[in-house]
Amino acid sequence: DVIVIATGNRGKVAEFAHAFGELGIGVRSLIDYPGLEPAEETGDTFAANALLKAQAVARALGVPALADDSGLCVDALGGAPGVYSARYAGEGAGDSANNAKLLATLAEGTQSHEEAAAYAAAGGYALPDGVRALSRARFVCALALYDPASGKVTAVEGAAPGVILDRPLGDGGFGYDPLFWVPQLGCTMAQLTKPQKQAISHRGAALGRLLPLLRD
Ligand code: ITT
Repeated sequence: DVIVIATGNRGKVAEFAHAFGELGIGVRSLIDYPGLEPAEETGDTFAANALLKAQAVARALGVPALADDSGLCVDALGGAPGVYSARYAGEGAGDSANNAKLLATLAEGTQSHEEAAAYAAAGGYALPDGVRALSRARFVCALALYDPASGKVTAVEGAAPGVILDRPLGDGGFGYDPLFWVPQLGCTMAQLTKPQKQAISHRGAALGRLLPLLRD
């Protein structure tokens, strides 16, 4: 069995390959279909963009496709970058430019860091020496599966709460993971293995809701 995932993001592909691999299902992504144009993400919610991406690829290939629209919502920034997470520092700027922009933007802010520090410590783990918590935040992941034969949409969402640190820690994962402290584990998302991240992440939570719906 193979599932088509309407993403060109290698970090997401690796996580889906791990999750579906456990079920004996292979994944194909836009990386395997270089001729396919990714859909324009014109929606203003994660769910709307996930559906746009799933429909575009499912219609082009004539098979069901699963899409993931996800991002980081930072409390001190009123929920930004949100649906703009991938292009926060500009179209095609990349993960390290996005992370640098997030740190620069939070450093300019006047928000209290105390609530973030308290939340960071709530799991009982101290932050590493000299590292500061800048804001509470959450990762959100919307998944949409579209079947072009029936027009059926299956949509779910998952979220993971955490804290943005003032410097990156760890080199696993992708995107904003090195800046995202997970209080209940006492490390950043980038310091987790794939199974550990899947167990607590927004994507893992969304997948946990999607899979039972697919068995029907
Ligand atoms: P596709 O649309 O092709 O799937 P994309 O990278 O453009 O790839 P999104 O529009 O959903 O995907 O943007 C998601 C961004 O949010 C992503 O580029 C990361 O910067 C961030 N993000 C999402 N999930 C993340 C995770 O698990 N860890 C770290 N950052 C994440």
